[in-house]
Amino acid sequence: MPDTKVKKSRGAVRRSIRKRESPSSKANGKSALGLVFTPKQELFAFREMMLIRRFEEKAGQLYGMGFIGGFCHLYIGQEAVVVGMRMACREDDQTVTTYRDHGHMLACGMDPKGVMAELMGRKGGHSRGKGGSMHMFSIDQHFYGGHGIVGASAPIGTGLAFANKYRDSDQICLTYFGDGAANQGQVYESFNMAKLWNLPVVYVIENNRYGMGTSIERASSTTDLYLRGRSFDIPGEAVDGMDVRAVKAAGNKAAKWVREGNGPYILEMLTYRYRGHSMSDPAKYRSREEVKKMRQEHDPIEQVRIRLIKNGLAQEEDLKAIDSEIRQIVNEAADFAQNDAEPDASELYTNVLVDV
Ligand SMILES: Cc1ncc(C[n+]2csc(CCOP(=O)(O)OP(=O)(O)O)c2C)c(N)n1
Ligand SMILES: [Mg+2]
Repeated sequence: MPDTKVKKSRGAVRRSIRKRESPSSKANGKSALGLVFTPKQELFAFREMMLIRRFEEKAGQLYGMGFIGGFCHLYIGQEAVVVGMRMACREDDQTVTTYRDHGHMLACGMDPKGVMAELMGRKGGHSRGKGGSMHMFSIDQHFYGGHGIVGASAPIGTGLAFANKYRDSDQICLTYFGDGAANQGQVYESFNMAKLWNLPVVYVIENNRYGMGTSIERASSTTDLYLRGRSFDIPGEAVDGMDVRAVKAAGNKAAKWVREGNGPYILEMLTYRYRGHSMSDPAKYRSREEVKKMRQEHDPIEQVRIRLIKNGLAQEEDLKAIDSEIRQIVNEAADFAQNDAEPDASELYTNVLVDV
């Protein structure tokens, strides 16, 4: 009768997922309670999230117009995760992530012009036009990619954390990956080493409910990803990843734990991507209503906008002025990229390791 057992447990998982429609319900509603941002923090979060949103919208447009080739994975809907984590950490802490990386680069302070130029394969791009959307780096901004291999950020981030400990630095490494990646073997090898040596790494699992066209309940035997470190003795918690205040609060706690030498920490960010997996995804695996509901009830930017207005911290006009300023930054980045030259043919021979 093993079959029946499997069916039973899958049914139970599906039921529990259905109950957890909203990100905050899995995070036990802890997120909004007692978490207050100062006016400065609210405005900062609004601005940073808007920059990512407008940048991604523009990237989507330019992709549609044929200016961006190859893959392009947009981060729209997930902005609160990276912005809240950056607010919780120090500027010199490292970040490493997946191919859905434009938001992480902007949050790390990388120049939007360089990011957009790289998307278009131009020489002013952060990888001189040779890396594209998924492969950008900035040592100055402590950003270590941008990786197209699912799960690859986990061992790389663990290695960066190892280097921090070896060099006696007190930097920590924020290592992002998705719910789909969380089922990969290399993630658990990394967890083991990170705990064995108590490395300064925060694993941020961006659970946006889908890995390409497969929902988490179809792909994962257990769906509480914050518990995945249990057998390695790594603590974890689920966080409402649509609420930037909840992300920052959880990030502060995790960063403190990790920086004080207690070893790794897992944060499962319950989030949602509004767009398809990549620009070529018709998204037939989910309903329009599901997306609409998340946008209307949980949008990370709208939550901040409403609080700013309701608490008298800003007027509609002030927020519109911020939006226009950001649109201008993004338009300038797009103009720069469109007018920038493609890399010279001689670049084919640089930054390549040839073993002869
Ligand atoms: C090792 C490997 N296997 C498969 C793929 C193809 N692939 C690209 S993205 C993806 C889904 C990953 O989903 P998730 O980790 O949830 O991240 P998300 O795209 O939702 O941000 C897959 C299977 C890949 N790039 N690398
Ligand atoms: Mg996912």
